[in-house]
Amino acid sequence: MRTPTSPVAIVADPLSSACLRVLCALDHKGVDLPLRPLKLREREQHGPQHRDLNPALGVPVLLLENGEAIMQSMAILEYLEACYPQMPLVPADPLQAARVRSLCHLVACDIHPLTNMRVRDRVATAWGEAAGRDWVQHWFGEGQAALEGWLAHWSGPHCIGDSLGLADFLVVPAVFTMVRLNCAPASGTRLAEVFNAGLRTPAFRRIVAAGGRDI
Ligand SMILES: N[C@@H](CCC(=O)N[C@@H](CS)C(=O)NCC(=O)O)C(=O)O
Repeated sequence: MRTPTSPVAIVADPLSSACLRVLCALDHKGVDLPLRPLKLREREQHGPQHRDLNPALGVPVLLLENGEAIMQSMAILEYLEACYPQMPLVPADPLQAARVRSLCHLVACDIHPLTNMRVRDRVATAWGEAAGRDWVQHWFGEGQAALEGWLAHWSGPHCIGDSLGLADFLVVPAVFTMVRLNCAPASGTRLAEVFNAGLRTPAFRRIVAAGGRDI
């Protein structure tokens, strides 16, 4: 297999859940990649420089040595796994790997797109602040029920078993956002267990530093 082109930096807002997926996975792997901060709340994703880099106007974006950029956190995570195989994120066993990826896609494809900042802002602008809050509460509630139902299949403390894996790098940042938006899962749930267990590992030190506390 060809040696992957080295990553040189990551463009990210360290408070965003899609960015935290990647930043925390890098910490887990012990990789210190320079961060190019982008402030979503200040709308820097709409600036001409970022528009040129990522016409989809999102973060994270991984910058490579050859000048190329990679968007989409799941693609970035897979690329990082190829570059830095230590502390693997996905188990070798195909069934375990499918379980891990199915949880990842539940967060990345089903929950996050409905609750992303641009969607929340659009609902609030078009139908009012109360509708915006209702929208977020509704879709986070649905997402929590789905996650809770699936997590019940596996014992903890992490998503699947007693070691961190790719699913935790999706689920823990998602719960951090839920907490920040006043939609925390109930304490005592598997979702709370996974979040609390994640916070006790060095991988999620950024979330603790940003105010993440046990549910
Ligand atoms: N599916 C993309 C989502 C990227 C994305 O939308 N990220 C959010 C931050 S969590 C963002 O940049 N939002 C900007 C906005 O909504 O305007 C990924 O996984 O990278």
